[in-house]
Amino acid sequence: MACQIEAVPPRPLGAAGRRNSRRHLRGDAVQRLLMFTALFIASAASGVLFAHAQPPPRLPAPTEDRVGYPAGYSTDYSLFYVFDRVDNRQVRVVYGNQAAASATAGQPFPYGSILVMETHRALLDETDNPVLDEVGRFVRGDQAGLFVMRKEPGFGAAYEHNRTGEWEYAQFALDGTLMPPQNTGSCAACHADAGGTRDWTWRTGLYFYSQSGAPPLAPPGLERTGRAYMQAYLFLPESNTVTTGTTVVWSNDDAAVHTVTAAGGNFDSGRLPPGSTFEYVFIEPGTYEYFCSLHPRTMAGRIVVN
Ligand code: HEC
Ligand SMILES: [Cu+2]
Repeated sequence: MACQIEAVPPRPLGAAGRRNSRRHLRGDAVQRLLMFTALFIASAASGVLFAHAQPPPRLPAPTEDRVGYPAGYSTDYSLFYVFDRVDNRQVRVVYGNQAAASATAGQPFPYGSILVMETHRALLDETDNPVLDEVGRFVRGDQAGLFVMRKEPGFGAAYEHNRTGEWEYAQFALDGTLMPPQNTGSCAACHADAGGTRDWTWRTGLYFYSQSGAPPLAPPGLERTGRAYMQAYLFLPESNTVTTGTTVVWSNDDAAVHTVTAAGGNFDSGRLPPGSTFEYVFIEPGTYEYFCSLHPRTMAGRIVVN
């Protein structure tokens, strides 16, 4: 099996066996990590850090919270979207205040916008799969967290190279206790990948285009075409059957970063931002299992080459 997978012959002239149209991203995770390490080493060398018992370096973040608890959000704000998240089996319920709800699709959010996200555990059945209601949606179990982002003039500078426009972030425990704002550097670092064209939000398009956040079904008829889509933490369709020499194309139609990684090790897209594609030409017959290295629990697929 492994031999078969490894024995992919070089491609004929002019056709790359592996083409990757991923765009360059500001604040790529690897780059951040490297920068981090460099900073760490630099400060260690300058004697700022001592030999041991030092906490790991933090991502740049505000030291004071300017977001605030969004009192009354569940009654006074508009419901933005409800997203059933298959990979970590959560229901994410997002609300927006009046300013946020007045935003126009494709335009940045106005100052004063506040977005609030509740994360709930999905109810699970005996086999550990999410229970579905009569319209196929996850059923909300206990609430786990409360995440808030707020946009005001001049906000966000403290996140430095991970700055996401003029948003600042806050996380609250269920009793309303504020988590240390110094820890919100990771919020900005991840939302930076969503990019400025969506004003550094991920799934607010569900609100602007009145779309459902239900787990999607595979578009029919793709199982033999060599096309696969990444949507809502799934590969759709999960299985494709193609003939030798087919170029299989995966498109990231999701609002999150994914990878297309062969279990056998012979292809790996690296981080694919939303809107990008990855292609691979299959020469040798066989069954090729692949997964997303970021969300392996639900993102796994298969290419059968005849
Ligand atoms: C690893 C990446 C990541 C990190 C870290 C992260 N988020 Fe998000 N956030 C997302 C994604 C992706 C969504 C869309 C829902 C989904 O797919 O789960 C989202 C959604 C949101 C939303 C709803 C608006 C939107 O963008 O669709 C808010 C508000 C939010 N996050 C706040 C926060 C806060 C506050 C923190 C830090 C405490 C944080 N996030 C950390 C990835 C991240
Ligand atoms: Cu993924």
